[in-house]
Amino acid sequence: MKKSILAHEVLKAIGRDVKDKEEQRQTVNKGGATQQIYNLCSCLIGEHLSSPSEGSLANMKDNRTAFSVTLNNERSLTCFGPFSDDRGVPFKHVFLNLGNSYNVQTGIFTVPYSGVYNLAATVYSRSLVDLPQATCALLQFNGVTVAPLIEKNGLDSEDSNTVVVVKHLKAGDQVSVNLQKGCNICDDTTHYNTFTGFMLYAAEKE
Ligand SMILES: [Ca+2]
Repeated sequence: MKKSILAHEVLKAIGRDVKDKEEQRQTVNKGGATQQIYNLCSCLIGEHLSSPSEGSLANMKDNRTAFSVTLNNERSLTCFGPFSDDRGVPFKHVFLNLGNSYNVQTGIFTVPYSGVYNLAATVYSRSLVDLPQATCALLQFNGVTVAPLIEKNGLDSEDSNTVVVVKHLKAGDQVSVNLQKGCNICDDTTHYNTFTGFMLYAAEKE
């Protein structure tokens, strides 16, 4: 009887041991499977983060272009114009000229990379004793007017106008604001007159 009980206990112990070994084996397999999945994910993530994305990020940094300028930064209100002919407006005070594609001497933004661009301009003038109040300028692409900036009704002491344009431009295109003859715009440290542009995304022009 005692031998029978002993044999029974031994068999139970062996059974527990076999069960433990099986659980260990399953755990190892699960771990192995987890490791394989981890390796696969790492590989996929690595592939995703390497060449294409890193290259795109590098391209974005290389191609970034944005400018934002104002007419001047004078303490007292200082006007540009009026003139007897049309003149390109040289916005002299630079907030930002990322990529140096805006020429502060000429006031012309030369598109560095083909793409879709956002361009905006605001002009302003105030009636002064020795100047006629007439705010009229033109936002131009390659010398062709795409939007007028005009307010000269003379009903109050200030004139202002704003245009915002999104356009597909190609490398080398030129964007400018041209003051029309007989008109003037005025500015000081308030920065009433602004000219701003930035690339939304690079794209070859069709
Ligand atoms: Ca007005």
